[in-house]
Amino acid sequence: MYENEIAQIAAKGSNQEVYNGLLQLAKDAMQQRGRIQGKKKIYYISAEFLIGKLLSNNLINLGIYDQVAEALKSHGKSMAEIEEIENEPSLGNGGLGRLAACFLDSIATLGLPGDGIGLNYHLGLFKQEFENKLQKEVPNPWITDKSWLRRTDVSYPVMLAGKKVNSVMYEIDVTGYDNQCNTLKLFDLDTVNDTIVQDGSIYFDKENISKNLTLFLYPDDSDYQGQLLRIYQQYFMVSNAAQLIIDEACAKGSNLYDLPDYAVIQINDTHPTMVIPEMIRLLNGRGIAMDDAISIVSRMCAYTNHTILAEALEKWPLWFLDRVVPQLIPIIKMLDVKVKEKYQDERVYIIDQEQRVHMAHIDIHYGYSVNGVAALHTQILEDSELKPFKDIYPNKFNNKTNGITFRRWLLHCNHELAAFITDKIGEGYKKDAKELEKLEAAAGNAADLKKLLEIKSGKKAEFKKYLQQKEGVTVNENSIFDVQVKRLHEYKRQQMNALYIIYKYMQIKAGKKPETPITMFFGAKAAPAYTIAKDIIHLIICLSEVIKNDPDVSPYLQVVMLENYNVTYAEKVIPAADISEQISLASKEASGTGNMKFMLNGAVTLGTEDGANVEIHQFVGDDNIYIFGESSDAVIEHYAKSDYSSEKFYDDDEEIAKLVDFIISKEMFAVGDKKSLIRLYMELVTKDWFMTLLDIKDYIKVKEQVFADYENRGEWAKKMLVNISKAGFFSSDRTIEQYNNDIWKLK
Ligand code: 26Q
Repeated sequence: MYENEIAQIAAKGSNQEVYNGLLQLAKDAMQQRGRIQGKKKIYYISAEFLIGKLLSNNLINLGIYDQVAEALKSHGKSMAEIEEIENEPSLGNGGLGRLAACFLDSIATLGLPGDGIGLNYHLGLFKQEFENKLQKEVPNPWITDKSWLRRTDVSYPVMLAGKKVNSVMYEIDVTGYDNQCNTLKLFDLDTVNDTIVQDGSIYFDKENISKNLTLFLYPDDSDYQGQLLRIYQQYFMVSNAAQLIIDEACAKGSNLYDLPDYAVIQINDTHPTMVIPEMIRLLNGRGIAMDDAISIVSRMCAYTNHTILAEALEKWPLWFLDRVVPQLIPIIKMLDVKVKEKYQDERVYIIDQEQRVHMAHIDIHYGYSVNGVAALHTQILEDSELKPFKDIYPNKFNNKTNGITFRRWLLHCNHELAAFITDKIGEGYKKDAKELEKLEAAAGNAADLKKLLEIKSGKKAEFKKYLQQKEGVTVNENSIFDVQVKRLHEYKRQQMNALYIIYKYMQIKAGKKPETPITMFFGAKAAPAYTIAKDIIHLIICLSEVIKNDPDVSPYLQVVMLENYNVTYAEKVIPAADISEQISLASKEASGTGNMKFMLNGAVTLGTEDGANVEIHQFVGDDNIYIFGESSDAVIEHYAKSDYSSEKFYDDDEEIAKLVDFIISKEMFAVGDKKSLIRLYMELVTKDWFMTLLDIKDYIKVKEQVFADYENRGEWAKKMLVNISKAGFFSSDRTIEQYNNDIWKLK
């Protein structure tokens, strides 16, 4: 199909022209495929959709990628250089946003009618630049004249602080793999003014809502300041969503009382929670009695929790909401009264004594399903964080372990590995990921294992080249690639990895050289107001510099902090990784999804028993993963008893003290900012809320074992193979099938 069109496009002069041609071709092809139909539809409402670049993925799902790549090749061009033209829409912070994007791919691939609903942020998550070894945030516009966005004439009135605005709906087609299309619907305002962002600064007048409502995406910030605009965004998103859902259901014949037969809403964390009171308000406005409206909405809404960090659970002061959405206040108060009439336990109230609205509590009382995102996470929700709710609603709780789309995270980012797998077990795994299990038996001989190692070496060489072009950094492609890429947060413990680097540096200085050189890669953005996270970035860049400047050490150890880590970067670095660092403090990482991407690409996990690592461990077995650190039970107990003291670890253990002290050594002061390094040092010694020093020694010990085991390449290749073979469970197709069977019940 499309032979002539593709040939014509490939023959065009500039890369930009080729890109434009392919963009249009893919858009037309998706239109021709038609929409997935059905009476009942899943609306996945999310403040974030971290979709990444779309060209290659859409071509893969349309089944014309190879054809296009061939045609380009015959004109001396490559897909890689055409991909460079496309801006990455960074409409998400990290895991939660990327999960939403993987889910849209799987929903369409399974042929389920389902749309995403979100916001058309004009600026994605800030672009990260390093200046003086510090993170600088730069505005990150992504919308260009020609793009995947399609403006529609769908528009809704929304009342914000008593003033009416009219929305505009944009659409991006989502094509399933070898299937028809759904859409991602992104709401916006015509009045939003990009020029408010001046001189590269992202600070602007937060008061002028109509000019800046959808201007930017809020960083996943542990310090919520100036967040009134965030509430405006949330309400704007859900009011549009509610109006659209009602319209679509009515067009299909709903009388509103039967709305749950037409629509199910998945609430992606608490960010879209206001859809519940808003939907109730709208139904009530259409003449449905309040109790009926509540019952209808409660049978439509399901909530996913993505965090157990108490500070990240949204609680908005009532007066905040009253300023932004006065029309919802009577509804929220009524919902709270009903709870208080029924239950005496203050922990389940919606409005607490301090007049704060607990968003998750609205979801749990007035939705019919509550799910965590990995087995351990759901267990912790049920046993501790949400226990009072589990006691009231034992049947609402369920687990849906996260997954990733294999189209992007294998077929697209690792053609070589995908070709190897296809050669061994056929094409079946592309639609049924569980078939990957066949690989273990089919590819266990020495020649196959050698081939697997060669594929990895190839991806490392490719990444080396990319880095050289992009950042001017040269790495040793024959070194071990040890990779930690994810948002910067203390609980994810990049600082512990940094302490290991200090350990290794000292070892090498003392003459103990590693058999194979090691390259440690980090990629991470820190929320702009998260000081300690920025200090950790500074620490890593300083270590990189100290090591680079030390000829005793630099041949054996290199540290690279990737600038502006995003989806595009992930697609390059993950296939090149030997070791996947998943070292969060047990109980704190809800699931993680990077861990799954690494596994699928043949990297071996070094991690704690946290999030989905627990399930990865169960699948691959003790011999094919490296686990260390205190258990989640032990950690939870430390918090309950408040008996962890980092100071004690520091005082009692000279080896630990030596590592931590290096942060404020003269070597570090020579290259870094004294204030930042001292602040981080003090934090670690006197506070260390996420217990780095508790696990550091076990981490070092197990990491040394990983490097020792790497020396036996044959055995290592077997570990790689087992990881790939067992990755099938972590396909988002499986996750979505479970959502559909247990919660949505579409077909
Ligand atoms: C909230 C209020 C105001 C401003 C920002 C926010 C905000 C934004 C984003 C709060 C949280 C987030 C993102 C959370 C997130 O990405 N969580 C991750 O979700 C993944 C998918 O389930 C899990 O795999 C990760 O473990 C979890 O950390």
